[in-house]
Amino acid sequence: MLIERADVIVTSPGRNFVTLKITTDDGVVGYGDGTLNGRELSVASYLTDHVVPLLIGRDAHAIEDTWQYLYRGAYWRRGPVTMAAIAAVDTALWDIKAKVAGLPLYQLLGGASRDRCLVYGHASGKDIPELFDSVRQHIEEGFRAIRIQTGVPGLDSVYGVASSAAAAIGDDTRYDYEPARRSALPAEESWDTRAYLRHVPSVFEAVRGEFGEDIALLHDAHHRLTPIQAAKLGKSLEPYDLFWLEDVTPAENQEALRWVRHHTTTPLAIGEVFNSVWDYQHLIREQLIDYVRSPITHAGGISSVRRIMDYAAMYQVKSGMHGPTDVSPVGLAAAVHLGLALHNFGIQEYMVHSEQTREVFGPTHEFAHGGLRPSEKPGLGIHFDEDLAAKYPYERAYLPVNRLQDGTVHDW
Ligand code: KDG
Ligand code: MG
Repeated sequence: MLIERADVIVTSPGRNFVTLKITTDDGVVGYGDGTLNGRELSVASYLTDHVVPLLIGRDAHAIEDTWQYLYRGAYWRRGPVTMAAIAAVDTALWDIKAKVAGLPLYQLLGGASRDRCLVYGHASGKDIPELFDSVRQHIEEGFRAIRIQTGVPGLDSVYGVASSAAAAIGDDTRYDYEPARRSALPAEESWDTRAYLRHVPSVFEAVRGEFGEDIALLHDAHHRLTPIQAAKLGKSLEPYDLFWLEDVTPAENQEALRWVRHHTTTPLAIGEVFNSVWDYQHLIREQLIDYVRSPITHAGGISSVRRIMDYAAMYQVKSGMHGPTDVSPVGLAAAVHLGLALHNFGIQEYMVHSEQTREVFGPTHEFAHGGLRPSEKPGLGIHFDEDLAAKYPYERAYLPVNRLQDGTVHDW
């Protein structure tokens, strides 16, 4: 079975997505997600200009060989653009293989290790009352694990807080935080680490006081702290029993996590910006983290994230794959199939895609009892509507830039 064609589809049903569609000579079609938020066209070009010509005529079943051919063959290894492009190819080929086998993809990855994948949703509010409304809404929808982000007194706009949460709650639709904005230039947010560190423990105290001990709570510090600040935050949150504290320090410096780890028992998650097993080399071997955040979409696909998770399994480190709305329904479907099969699955991030997005991608996985389960359809279970996708052309959008109050650019 040979690859006959490969098409790169950029569509923007509410936000931008890059999808690779691979078609075999006997007409089987597979989809892969290569969306890189705010830099989408670079992946589209990498695929169209450099990868698609290499795919034509290759054996569609030779997934591992194609992965190695694209990774080693490029010479220039790793990096988010390369690894998102390889992810799109790898995921589409797994979709094809499972469709040919007539099986849902998780069956080819070893079969189900559990009934469904526990997920966490995003609750946020500019203040405590707004946050409580958002948490309550998530609990009513069936979430059993919830990420908590709030505004910080004195700061105008802060990572993770849905700007229209109050309005959305009013009309019963949930609004998830969406950081990328369609505009000619990135929006700017402001930051003050001391104000943040003073405020966050009181937020978790309030949430535990209102909602009790049962619900799993998570928090994302979004790469903003120094090791010693991160250690302080972890320690101050220990009484509130977090499921995890995410991305406390900028991810490039693996050694920073040693400092944090030695000071706190709050579980740590990191890696949504990592794209290969090498980025985890010390973090996993030295057991400096508890959860791996890399999504299939940004880290070389199913084959490569499975490699990371097999390495992680030796050290009791679990998966916690990135799953905001900038991972398309194709990427989310891939995560749910792999998550169902992995023994060391931990949790899956789940920001619900907009109606428009779901109409274009036609995902078939189901949310119930606080978790996601893939459908029994062969492959990933995606019914992509190309005609509808064509009605939503790409629109330039950027992630925000962050500045300290004196104007210094800070990690966003
Ligand atoms: O595109 C960037 C977002 O996906 C990221 O900011 C979301 O940190 C994030 C998360 O944990 O979902
Ligand atoms: Mg994050």
